[in-house]
Amino acid sequence: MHASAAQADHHDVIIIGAGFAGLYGVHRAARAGLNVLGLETGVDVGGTWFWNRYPGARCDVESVDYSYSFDSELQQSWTWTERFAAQPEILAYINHVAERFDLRKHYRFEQTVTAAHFDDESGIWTVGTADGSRFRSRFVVFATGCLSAPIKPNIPGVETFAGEELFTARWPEEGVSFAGKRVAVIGTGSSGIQVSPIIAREAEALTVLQRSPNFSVPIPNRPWTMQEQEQIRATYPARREKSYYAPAATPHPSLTTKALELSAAEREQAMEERWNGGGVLFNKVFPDQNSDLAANELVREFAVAKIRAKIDDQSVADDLIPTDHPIGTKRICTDSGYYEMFNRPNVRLVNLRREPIEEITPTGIRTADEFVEIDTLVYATGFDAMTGALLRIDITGARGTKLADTWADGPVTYLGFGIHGFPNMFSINSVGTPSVMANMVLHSEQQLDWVLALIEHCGAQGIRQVEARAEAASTWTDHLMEVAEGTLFVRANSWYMGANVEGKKRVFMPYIGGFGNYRRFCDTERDNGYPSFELTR
Ligand code: N01
Repeated sequence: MHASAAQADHHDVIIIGAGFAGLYGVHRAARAGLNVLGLETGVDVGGTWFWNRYPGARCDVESVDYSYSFDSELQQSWTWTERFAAQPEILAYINHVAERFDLRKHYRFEQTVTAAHFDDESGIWTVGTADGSRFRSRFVVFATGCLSAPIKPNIPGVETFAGEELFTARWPEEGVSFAGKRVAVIGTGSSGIQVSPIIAREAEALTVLQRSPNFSVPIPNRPWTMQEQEQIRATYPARREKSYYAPAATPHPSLTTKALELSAAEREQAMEERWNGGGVLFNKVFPDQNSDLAANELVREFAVAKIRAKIDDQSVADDLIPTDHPIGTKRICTDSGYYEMFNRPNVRLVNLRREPIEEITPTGIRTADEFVEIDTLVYATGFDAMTGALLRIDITGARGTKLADTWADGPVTYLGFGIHGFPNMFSINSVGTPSVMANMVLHSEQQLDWVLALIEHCGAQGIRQVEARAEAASTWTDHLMEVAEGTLFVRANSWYMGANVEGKKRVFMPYIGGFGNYRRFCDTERDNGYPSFELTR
């Protein structure tokens, strides 16, 4: 390589991803005076909210919380129109942030990272992308997302379908018309549950193919009033202070009294209030609902009654109500008219547990009992969560260590950031962090602040290499599992457990001990001078 090209190609830090995390990381690194390069697969910024632009996509965390807190002028100047923002508004916000802080200039878009290799001698990472480009840096940060590696199911005949094929996680920017179409949706997680009611309004016929039912709570969305907007602006700093060390990085705590310590009337009232607050709040009515089966059962019964009341045909309700997991141990979905949709004459539920899909043909889907002829097939079939985005990249660390081998028996990280054998590499919102159980925007800020502080520390102290210690990573991973085993979460075949991916090791991947507690661990590690990392001068 040409000397000047090699020079131009070298950076202090490469950050992969232009979602909430990557963008903030690039901003934070540039602000610290580092030569930072951002790499992103998409043609523009947005991450999750760039790709998942299916109709009905909406966040289940309140807009005023699901937004950056790092800049008070940004916080004060942006107006969220709705209580729960829809995808276009969130993407508009991310674009606004990119423009306001001039972040695009640090990025190369349409660069899918396929490999990252560490050179033991120089201590430098070389990051390769699908078009053959190579970029070098001392530090590499993977802000590649927890739910960003979509799965296309391996159904016989899946490649033969001749009609229109859509993925909620790769929805076309120009939108789709369903008018006069016979549509099938495979998948009834958060994405399938959000998109289906919108399709149902327009399509001639909609068939929802459900393998596992999920619990869903209606989203109590509405526009913010002017008065509320003013009030939020006036109290924003306090709202954030409440969130920074809160269990889910939002200002809404769980109630403090255990379910069975309340009277039946008090319980009912608490559940009613939280049901009316949406799925995220309903998942934390009582402090023990995710750890005590009896408490969980009370919450489950309440939800079942609510769901049954929405559905005309109780045999359809029987199919729509989960019986295979305690409520909340799979992510509770958030919908706008999902259950009511099954009362429409043009919508039908197919229970794949009774009649599994046998094949996809050019014109439709054959199950054990019938052939469903369709024009459009929508896959809402989920993601290889948390580890998928990293493991789809050929990551080779020190001493030729492959990440795929290191994690063959399950992912091991120290606080999510550090992986033994992978110096100067950080994973963000990774396995071992609360991430998917918390408000991702504040979580991302915490993650990047922590990593950039460590990178700055290395610069200031002349440290050339930083690597998580093996014993610290294994202790953290044991702690992670121990906390999870004290809850009901380990009883569900969820994507949290890696159960939706064939052959994936079953371990509970997020840290379930709460964002505040996690943050305290991170603070302590930083304040003590990073004792769980080997720092080489
Ligand atoms: O994915 P999922 P998602 N044949 O994995 C089914 C976040 N999110 O994209 O459970 C038939 O939940 C699969 O069935 P089963 C949120 O954290 C948030 O919906 O494996 N079906 C399941 O029903 C969420 O939890 C928001 O039996 C097949 C579905 O596909 C996470 O993203 C909105 C199949 C996948 O559901 C993931 O949600 C959207 C097959 N071969 C997403 N393979 C909000 O903020 C898979 N399925 C509101």
